[in-house]
Parts: sequence; C-alpha cells; structure tokens
Amino acid sequence: MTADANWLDKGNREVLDKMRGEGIDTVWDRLARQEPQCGFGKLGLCCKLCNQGPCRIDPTGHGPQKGVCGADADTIAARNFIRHIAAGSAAHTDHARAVVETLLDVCRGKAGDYEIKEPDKVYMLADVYGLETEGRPIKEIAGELAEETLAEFGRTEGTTTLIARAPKKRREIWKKNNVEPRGIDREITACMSRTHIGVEHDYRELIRQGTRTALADGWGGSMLGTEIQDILFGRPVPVRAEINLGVISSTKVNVVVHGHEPTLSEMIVIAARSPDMLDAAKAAGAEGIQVSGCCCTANELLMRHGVPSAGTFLQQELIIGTGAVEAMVVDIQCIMPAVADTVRHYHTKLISTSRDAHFPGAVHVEFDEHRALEIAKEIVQMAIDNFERRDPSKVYIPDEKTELIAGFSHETMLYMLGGRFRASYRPLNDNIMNGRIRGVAGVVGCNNAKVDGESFHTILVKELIKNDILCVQTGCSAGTCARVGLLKPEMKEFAGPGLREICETVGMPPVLHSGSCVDNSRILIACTGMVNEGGLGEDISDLPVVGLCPEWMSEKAISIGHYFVTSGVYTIFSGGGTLLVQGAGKLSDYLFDGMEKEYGAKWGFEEDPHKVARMVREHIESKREALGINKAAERKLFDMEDRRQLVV
Ligand code: BF8
Repeated sequence: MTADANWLDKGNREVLDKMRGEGIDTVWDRLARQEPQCGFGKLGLCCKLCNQGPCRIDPTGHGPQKGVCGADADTIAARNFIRHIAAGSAAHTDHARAVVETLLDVCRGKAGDYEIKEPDKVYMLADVYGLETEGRPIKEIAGELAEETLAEFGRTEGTTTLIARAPKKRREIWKKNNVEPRGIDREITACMSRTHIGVEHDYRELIRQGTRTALADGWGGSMLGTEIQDILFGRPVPVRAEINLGVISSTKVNVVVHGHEPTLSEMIVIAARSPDMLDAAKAAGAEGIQVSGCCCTANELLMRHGVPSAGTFLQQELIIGTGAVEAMVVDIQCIMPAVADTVRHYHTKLISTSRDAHFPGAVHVEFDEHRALEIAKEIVQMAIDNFERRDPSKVYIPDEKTELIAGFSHETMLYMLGGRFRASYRPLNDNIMNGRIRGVAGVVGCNNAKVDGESFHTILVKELIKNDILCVQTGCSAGTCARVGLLKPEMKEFAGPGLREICETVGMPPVLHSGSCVDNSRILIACTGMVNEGGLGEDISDLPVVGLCPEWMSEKAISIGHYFVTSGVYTIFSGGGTLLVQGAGKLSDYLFDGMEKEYGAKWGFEEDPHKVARMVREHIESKREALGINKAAERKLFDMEDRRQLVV
C-alpha cells in the first residue's frame, strides 16, 4: 500500500506536485520505494540484537519459532517494544534535562536572556520537592529546585519525586506491581541492559521494566519538561493563531523553526521582533520577518506567543518546497534527514543547532544558552542575508491557512471551565456527571505517511465531538485537526448538544490544543485533578477518559502510550497497520487484555477510525455505568450530597 499523500489539502498537494515536477523526492516517494515493507518487522518478529542474527520468527507457525539463541516471539517482540519505550523516554527526558539546565543557569546568573516568568509554578514544584520557600528570593528557590530536578535523572535511591502528584490509589497500584520508577536514567539504562542478548527473557518482566521507564517519562521527564518550560517561557493561555503552508510570507524573510526544544526558538521570536533585525530585513528588500514553526517547536511557540505553524511532521519537506523559506532552523526530534536533500534544490539554508543533532549538508550553528539571544540574532541575520537568493520562479505559496485557538494548559482548563473565582475541575466533573459531556478523549500522535485517505485524526475527532466527547489534543494530532478548522470555537456547531452548550457558555472550542508531546503530562495532571475533585471515582482508571494515538509513528508515541495505559487510561493506537507486537501471541494478549487486571487499563489497536470512535463510546459509557452516572441526564449541578453518593 502506498498512501501517496491523499490526505493533503489542495494547496499542499499543489506544492507536492511542484516538487515532483522539480525532481524532488518526498516521504511518500521514498515510502513507495520501500514497498513491500518487511512483514516480520511489522509484527515485531525480527531480532537483530546480536550477530548470530538477524533472526525472524515465522508467524504462520511453519517456519522457525525461535531465534538462534532460543528467544521466542514474545521475548523478541517485548524486547523490541521496550527498546522503543527506552528511546522515546530518553528523547523526552533529555529534552527536559536541557530545560532544567537552562533554569539552573538562569538562577546562577549565567543565562541572562531568560527569566523566571512563573514564580507560582516555582512555589508549586518547591512544595512537591519539600523545599523551604519562606523568606527566600525566587531565584534561590528556583536554583535549588533546578538542582533537585536535575538529580531526578541520576537518582540512585528512592523513586521519581513527581509520581507523588498521582492519585493515591494509582500510586498503590504502581507499588503493588513493583513499577514505581527510580531515577529516570536508571530506568532507561535498565531497559537497554535487560534487553541485551541473554539477560531478561520473560516478556512480562520486560514489560514491567518498560512500565518503569515509561512512567519515568510521563511522571518524570516529560512532566519536568512541561513545568520548567512554563517557568521559563510562561504558562500558555488561549491564543489565536494560524496554521498551514499559507502562513509563509511571500514578502517577508521566512524563518521556520522545527523540532521540539523551545529554548532557542523563544529567542528567535525575540530576535525577529527586534528593531535592528527588522531594519536589516527591510534593508535587504523584505517587508519584515515571518517566524513560523513545524512539529512541536511550532506547538510551543503557538501556545505561548501565537506564532503561526507552517505545518506538522509530514509537511516539513513541503514547507521548504514553497521555495520561500530563507532558513529552516532545526533542533531535535522528528526532523527528517531528507530536509538536507530538499534544501539543495532551493536557496533555503538548513541550520542545525543542537550538539546532539547534525545533518550532513546543513550549516551547524551550535546553540549555547549562555549567549542565547546573540546566537538567535546570528541565525536570523543568516536568513536575512539569504533573502536576496530567493528564486521567484521556484516560489509557490498556497493560500491555505486556518485559524485556531491554542494554549489550553491544565491550569487554563481550570480557569476556562471554572472561571476566575472558581478555578477548579468541579464544573468539568459536574458536566460529565450530568451527562452534557460524556467523557474526555486525549487525542495525541503523529502523522504517518502510510495512512491513506482523509486523516485518521480528523475523522475520529469529528465523530467524538459529535457524541459529546470533549477532545484534548497535543502534537501533530492537534496540528492536523487545526488545519481542517476543528480548533476554532465555531466548530461547536459540529459538537453534540451537551458539549455545544458548554462551548457556548464558556466560549471554548470543542477540541482543546494542550501543546506539544511533552505536554501530554498536562493530560495526566488534568486526569489527577478530575479524580481529586471528587465524584468520578478514586483513580484515573475510574474516569470516563480514553487516550488515542492515531497515525502513530515515533518511539516517543510508544512511551506515551505505555505511560497512559499504566496510569489507568485505556489507550488505542492506530495507523501504519501495526503496534509492532501483533506477531507475539502471549505478549499481545497481555498488552491488549491482561494488563487491565493489573492497571485498570490496557492497550488497543484498530485501523478503522469509525470503529475506534465506537470503541471510545463503549468504553466511556461502561465507565459511566460503573460510576453510576449513566442514569437519564438531569440538567442540574450536583451538590456535595449528590457527589458523596456518587463516589464509588
Ligand atoms: O513530539 S506528534 S511526529 S512532532 S512524535 Fe513528532 Fe509525532 Fe509530531 Fe512532536 Ni510527537
């Protein structure tokens, strides 16, 4: 099967056709050349962990059932699966480490271009870490907090501190299953060492190690990344912005920031708005400087500054293909190496900036937070200097761009739903209990070139909101739905009557953009907030909530999926035809069924978005039934007595 970009809108399609006319390869062409892809790999049945292999297990049962070392299908697939978790967790947590180090430098006076923008959050985290705050200057507290959080990564004793934020019952479940994460790096290393040939062979023990590693991501690295970024760059609040290739300017210098870490891109925004840079752009014949984003760096800037997003993962080559990008500035994660080939056909400079990510053919300007604004200006100046090399005969910028509202952090959700004087999850819980909102779906995930036809994300989200299920989105899933307009308040017209009523009252869209992929930790905090508010059970697994990851692609998605499941959220993946475990019978049975007994939640996989929507509805209704809130919906606010009776 070759998808051939059928999900693209007209403008993106036109740019793709133009690129093909110019003899440029894209992700869809390369996918076509890879077909047919390895059937053993798709089922998780290929092992290349030692040089007696590569080995394959025959899924028909007629060929080999053991690798050369004797590993069976379940051992092989479980090892592969938790190595994905380790890589995904490492990606998120290394991102977080860099942000924590920046906070430490800020507090030590070594990164003067940044400041502490959210003292409240410093106090909140200081409380979780048991730090003294009375009478101390904020930078001193934040400095100690940075040291403490930095210690999380290599912690040699005890557990990751932030798991204390989870509901009590969930922490007991983790303790009982012996999966409380120790130091973040410790768990990632254990994942790698236990999957080496000849170490751990019990698929359930392998998954247990994967669980610790994923929890160290969700309740450790990712959560730290989110919270410390809020401290440094500000807590997102609802903001109007635009998305799609049409945000690229025909008259301004275009700088596209792509990747995940906002540390440099925050400075690029400041640099691009500074009078000296604007003067330089005008002197170069441009009308100004247009910064836009791609992937999760886009989400970070979108949420905090309303900076437009030029596109999501699958659009990165098309963004360059407009022929109007002076510089694509990349940091880490989800940047296809192909972009280094694409820029060769245009005047675009690909500027790599991370000491961890190099692209042969790119210009490398290594970022250093001690000289953050200076480096940002250097990069913007490179883009300005490149403006005169733009070739008008190669430029095609489609009109398409769509408005969206982003910036629904967990704190903003409280404010939106509860109002200034009643900032709590009470109204959300009440509206779930009275049935206006049936439940909540966290819809996250990537784009995958293998997915054909209309985007899985958009079909699914439309069907969910129609059924009064509030959708909270992150990552490329949010971007994909934003592109078709689902993140506009006007979309309430497509919501069911209950959800529409709330959207009208509160003035919010039925689909909430909560940020980048590290911000999935915001969904964990929101779920915990709903539990703590009362009336919807005692644990996350009691909530009428699901996790969905359509079009999954990256290893980070597997780590996210696994920390969702083991935090008590039934999580359904889709896209690309596989979760890369389905060839291993016992392992699949455990992930898709057996885990529920231990964690109150399990994995799901389904390729038909309409079926996924049905599975979501059934799950949410069964949770409502168990909570005793599925009686005919009464239109009233529940008082304390009602709530006490409803607690299971
Ligand atoms: O971290 S959604 S394609 S950009 S992995 Fe990558 Fe997937 Fe996009 Fe953000 Ni998340």
